[in-house]
Amino acid sequence: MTKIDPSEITPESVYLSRRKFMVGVAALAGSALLAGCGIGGETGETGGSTGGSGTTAAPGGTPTPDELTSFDAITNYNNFYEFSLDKEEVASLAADFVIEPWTVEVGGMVESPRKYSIDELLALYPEEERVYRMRCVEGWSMVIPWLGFPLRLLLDDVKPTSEARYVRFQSLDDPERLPGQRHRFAWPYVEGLRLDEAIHDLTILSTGLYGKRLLPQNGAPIRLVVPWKYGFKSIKSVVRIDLVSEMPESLWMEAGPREYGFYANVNPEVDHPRWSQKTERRIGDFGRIDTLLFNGYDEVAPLYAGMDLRENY
Ligand SMILES: Nc1nc2c(c(=O)[nH]1)N[C@H]1C(S)=C(S)[C@@H](COP(=O)(O)O)O[C@H]1N2
Ligand SMILES: [Mo]
Repeated sequence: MTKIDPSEITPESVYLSRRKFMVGVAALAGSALLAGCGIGGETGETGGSTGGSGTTAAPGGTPTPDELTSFDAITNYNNFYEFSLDKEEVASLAADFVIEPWTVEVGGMVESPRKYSIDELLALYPEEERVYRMRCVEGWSMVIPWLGFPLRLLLDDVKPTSEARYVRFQSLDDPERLPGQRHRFAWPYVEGLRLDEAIHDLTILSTGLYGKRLLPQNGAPIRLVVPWKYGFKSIKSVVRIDLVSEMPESLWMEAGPREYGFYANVNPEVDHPRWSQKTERRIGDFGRIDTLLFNGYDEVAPLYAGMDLRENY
């Protein structure tokens, strides 16, 4: 078993050059390999002014409309540690992932706990298309046309009790089907939202993208998408959703509490301890663009009124 330690994690620029170096050094196993594969920031910064919602400031300050990232990039450059720490290897390793049958169990502090099949969810909650920016904490971003439905609709139906204050999400836990879980880590992948974040209209459960069912590498058959938070909050291949009273401890809070907080709102003013979050690389484009507070989704600002976003990172 190999342990993944977030402190070994390397900026992506270093990772890329190390990968080149490692061609022919395949015998090097263990932490040296893993260190290059986990969450790491990218270096490099450019200036520029801020753009409004729906546009992103290009270096030099010219706002450019967000163009969709290609299907090819969205489905071949993936963080899904249950398969691999190498983004370019996830798709092939996940190709045969069995997603039928699949149930999502919704419970905890609710009046009407229930298990759903994916077909039941699709029948109850018609899919809509949502084009969202996704900003990974590592410093790259994409624009993805998701299919999905507001999480709020599902939560309304199970009726959270008055004690419910948070939502806890859990991914599949099955080392037989998820080879990356054979590495020692804080499995299963767990994430959490405050209840008011969870019922915000931007928060969706996604079952597809580009008009097709999700492929395994993107979190099939169902994953969360929370576009104003760093990508790691958007937990993939969800099997459990629980309403709880206490703030859930996510996998990343457990693995690296100094580096990854509960809120994880995209914020160019709050650096990661080991890299700046001021800019990002839009996959498919050249150069870097400014990162926007809440990833440009200003409508969520009232959720954090009066909160110190530096303390609550
Ligand atoms: N279960 C699970 N969910 C996960 C991850 C993961 O490793 N396991 N990676 C997260 C990270 S770091 C990012 S950036 C996004 C990537 O989503 P995408 O590959 O569909 O673009 O998924 C998030 N959800
Ligand atoms: Mo990420």
